Amino acid sequence: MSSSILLGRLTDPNAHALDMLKHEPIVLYTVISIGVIGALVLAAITLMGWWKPLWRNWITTVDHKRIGIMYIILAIVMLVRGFADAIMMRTHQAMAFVDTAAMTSPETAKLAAESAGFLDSDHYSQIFTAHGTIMIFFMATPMLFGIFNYIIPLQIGARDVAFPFLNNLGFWITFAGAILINISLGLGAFARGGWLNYAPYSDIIHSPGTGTDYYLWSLQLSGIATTIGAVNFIATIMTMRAPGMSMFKMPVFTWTSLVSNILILMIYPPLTVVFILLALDRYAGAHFFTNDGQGNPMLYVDLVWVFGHPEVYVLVLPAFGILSEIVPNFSHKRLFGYTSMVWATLVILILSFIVWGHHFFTMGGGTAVNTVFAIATMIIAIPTGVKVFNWLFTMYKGRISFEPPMLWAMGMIFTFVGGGLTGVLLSIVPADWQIHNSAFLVAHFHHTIIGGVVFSYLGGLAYWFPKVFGVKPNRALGIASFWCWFIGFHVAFYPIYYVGLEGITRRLQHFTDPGLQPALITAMIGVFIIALGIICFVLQVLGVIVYGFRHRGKLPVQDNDSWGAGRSLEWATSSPPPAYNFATIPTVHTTDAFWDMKQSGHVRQTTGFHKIHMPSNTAAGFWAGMLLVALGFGLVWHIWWLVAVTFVGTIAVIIAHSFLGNEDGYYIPAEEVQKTEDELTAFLTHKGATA
Ligand code: HEM
Ligand SMILES: [Cu+2]
Repeated sequence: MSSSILLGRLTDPNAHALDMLKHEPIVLYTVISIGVIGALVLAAITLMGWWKPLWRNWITTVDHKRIGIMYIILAIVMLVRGFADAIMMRTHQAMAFVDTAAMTSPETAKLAAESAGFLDSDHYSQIFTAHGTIMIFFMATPMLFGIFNYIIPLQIGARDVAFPFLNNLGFWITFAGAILINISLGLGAFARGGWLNYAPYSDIIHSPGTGTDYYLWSLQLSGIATTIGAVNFIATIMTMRAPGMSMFKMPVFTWTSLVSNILILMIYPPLTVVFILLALDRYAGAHFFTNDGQGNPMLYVDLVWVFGHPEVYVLVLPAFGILSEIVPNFSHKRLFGYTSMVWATLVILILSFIVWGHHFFTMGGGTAVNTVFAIATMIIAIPTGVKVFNWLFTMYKGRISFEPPMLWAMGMIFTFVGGGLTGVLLSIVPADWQIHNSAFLVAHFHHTIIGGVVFSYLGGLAYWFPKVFGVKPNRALGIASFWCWFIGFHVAFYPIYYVGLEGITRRLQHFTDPGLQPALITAMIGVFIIALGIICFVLQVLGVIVYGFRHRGKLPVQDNDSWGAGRSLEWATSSPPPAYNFATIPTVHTTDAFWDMKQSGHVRQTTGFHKIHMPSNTAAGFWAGMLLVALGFGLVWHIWWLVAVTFVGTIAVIIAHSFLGNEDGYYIPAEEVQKTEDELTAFLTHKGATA
């Protein structure tokens, strides 16, 4: 070991700091392009003099709406990042066929296998790990948190979240995690152990490089941020609802968000613990998960799935919530079975804790244990089915308008039911013994996570887009995006079920049976169709950015009820909403609070506003985030002085914020509230006059 005090193991040849850059042209070119594009963006910001507004309006903001947008931008960037990995894997797999059986010696077979396709096995392992990890922790979770942030306070008629500073801090810690894990692209390597990095493969003997350490510390950051966020959202929903909004008058999206955050609060601590234990194994020679020293790798698998299974419900329950908002809106009917929807959510909350064992039926738990987990898993299909039927009954005899959000919702129902069915199939223990860890499993969970989670989130973004910006995104692009995702998904993943049943295991870098190549080529074509869907979506977002520039960042106020059939409170305030959300906090009488206001001829207040109290901006979250990137970097590369300095620094920043920060907030004067509200009044008067 040749560690230096100043640079830790950066200088240690065994740590392979620059190997990927030197030997993988793909990595080299990616890093160069990121560098060039990054430099151009920074130069543009400097030339346009945007640093000040960026700092004041975004980086230091505590406004839940702006933080929500920042989460979603992070998620979109990470979606492109994770998708680039997916496209590489599927293109590689479509090419990677070698008949190793025909080779004369094991050495030539090994060489031939390594040269199959364009990714060697080491790089392939890094890519599937990067794809899975980034998609779950830095794409899906931040996108969810973006939607939570933007929508929850508006839906419950609140002016912000309960702890605005924690919200800002949480975002910057998530951002820090995303930066840290992506540094591994250029310096060191990504982990190779899959998205959950099972021990003992992830211990120091089998994974001596820096990849697992990057993984551990960036996921710790993501975990802390997610937990902080959950505390915040639970407090917000429990304490800040508009007067009259009892629990059973909350919109279903708020309900599912509450349950999702309760889940987070219960499952992220085990994840934090399991990563601390693995870090102790790796850094301090402990033996929690090693085979020698009386450790037990099964402990890792158990703990990690105590987190991992409920995590998919963390992601999918709010997706169900989003659907429960979209379907009534575009069917022009109230949601069928509100109460059963809520109870089904609560039943899933309980059940999701007692099914984690279905991830290791083959690891020797025995018949009794497996049976319990199998039955619990099958039972989850019941409350989920209740939800699906509720959406169908809502649509039944409704006047359906096929706007993009509704297309996503219908596409979700169709696709998610398919994925759910193959999940029930996997829960049958003898079947699972055959297809465990096969490509069939890969197809199953993408079926639920793309069909269930991604479709719903993209539908949610399409649905709330006009709320956020005042304008609807380009409709043709929206429809094209949906169809590309929908068709692309089915073309990309049905062949994967098939190759799985044919015996292909997951995480394979090359194949030997040429009969399977057509299936993998088809799958690759599907992925390219999905790519078109992503391009259409990004174009929609760019369209709005251009629109924003044209209005010099101050978007004109438009119709509050963008789709004309809004039912919950977010549609009661203008689009985009003012900083304070509601000039007068609405009083709630029924579940569909805004619908009720419209029906009962509620008259909007137009004069006599009061000053409104708001929380102040803070730079503490940003600085804490930046220090944490350095702290993680120090831990990965064993630069102990950096660890000490940044650890103390982070705590100092938080303490400084608590004692020196402006906790008193400020007031928006009544005149300014009046001016802002007049904009919506003017719009509505104009609309009324022309209608
Ligand atoms: C958009 C299209 C997507 C495609 C084409 C795709 C493709 C793939 C491929 C090829 C693998 C590796 C399979 C293997 O070799 O075992 C994989 C694994 C995985 N994907 Fe995706 N994926 C997509 C989207 C997503 C999304 C949206 C998520 C989650 C939100 C996700 C989560 C995962 C996870 C967790 C793994 C497992 C990684 C591991 O083996 O540890 N994927 N995906
Ligand atoms: Cu599970």
